[in-house]
Amino acid sequence: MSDTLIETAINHHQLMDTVTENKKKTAKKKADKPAYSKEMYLSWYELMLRIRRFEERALMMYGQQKIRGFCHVYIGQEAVAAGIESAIRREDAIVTAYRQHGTALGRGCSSRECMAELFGKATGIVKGKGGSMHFFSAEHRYFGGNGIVGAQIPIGTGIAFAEKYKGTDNLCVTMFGDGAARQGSLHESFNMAMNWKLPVLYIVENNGYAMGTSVKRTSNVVELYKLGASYDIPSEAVDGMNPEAVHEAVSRAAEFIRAGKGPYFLEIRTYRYKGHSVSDPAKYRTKEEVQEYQERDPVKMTERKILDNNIATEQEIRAIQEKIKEEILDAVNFAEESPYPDPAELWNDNYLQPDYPYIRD
Ligand SMILES: Cc1ncc(C[n+]2csc(CCOP(=O)(O)OP(=O)(O)O)c2C)c(N)n1
Ligand SMILES: [Mg+2]
Repeated sequence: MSDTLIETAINHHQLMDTVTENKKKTAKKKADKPAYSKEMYLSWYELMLRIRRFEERALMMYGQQKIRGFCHVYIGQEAVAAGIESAIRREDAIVTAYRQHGTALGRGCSSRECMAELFGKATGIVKGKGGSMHFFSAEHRYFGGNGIVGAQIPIGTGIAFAEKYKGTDNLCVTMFGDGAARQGSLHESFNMAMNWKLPVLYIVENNGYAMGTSVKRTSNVVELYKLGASYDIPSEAVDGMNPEAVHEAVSRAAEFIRAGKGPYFLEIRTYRYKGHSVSDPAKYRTKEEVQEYQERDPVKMTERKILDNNIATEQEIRAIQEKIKEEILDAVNFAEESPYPDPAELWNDNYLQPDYPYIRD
């Protein structure tokens, strides 16, 4: 690694630490005492473990060439999905980028239909036609799954506009990466959303890197929450390794948005343990940096918190682990045994209208 890369990696790392530093006193107090119910801690733990095991197994299946094409895993970032889901309602919408298995599982999409999608099978969540980057389920109010960096920012803004137009009190969580935060679409969306007071919660998952490029190398503004200030959007930085911190911030933001005050912006600082995608050995960062985040691993930390505070017993934790293990094995079997889509399916579901007028023969 070149000196510049090492330097930027370290700087990013220091920056991530400032969130915990800034909130040291309250965070420390809260870290010791459980502030939520047993059900809440167990549901965070269960969802994060489901995402972790799902993706570990998906990587194994990729190695066996059962899964092909693009595949970006969320391992390390699970607390973000968990903290968002517990703080919003099922009727709220979510749209995100291609690193999206965890978000879809958080929405309640089943391990079976998600795994089958990775296998490209007809029983997949979009009938095996989308793959890893393009899960979608209107039923779960999950609007994808987008491969174009930053494209989902205006899409989420549009969904929020539709909710306001229809007079619901739903909001749209619009998630994107630190790389996408550099796109022009962010600025246009922020401006319009604030001007029209749209019910949209923008969340940048700052995992420090856009492919191999650290945040610091793409702009002078490395504390991404500050981008909201140009538009008067209330903005905060959040510790993304802890589902409690994410839950608290998203709850606060959701309350503000539902009161009709317009958008809110959270920079959730997190980390991906694996490379950008399956084909990235991630040589642009140090082992020490990865290790330090793994020491704050959201799954392990939540398990420790539950046990240290006698929120649940070891047997209860083990029962969740067993349940998830079986669920993921069942999902793989289901995917294996499912058929591939009929080739004729290629022409279906491309457009909403069956007689879409712009198709040429
Ligand atoms: C418009 C566009 N430009 C470039 C790419 C290639 N590309 C794919 S992912 C990526 C990095 C995005 O990083 P970030 O937004 O931080 O998301 P993360 O992968 O960290 O979750 C790039 C440049 C693309 N897909 N779309
Ligand atoms: Mg990133």
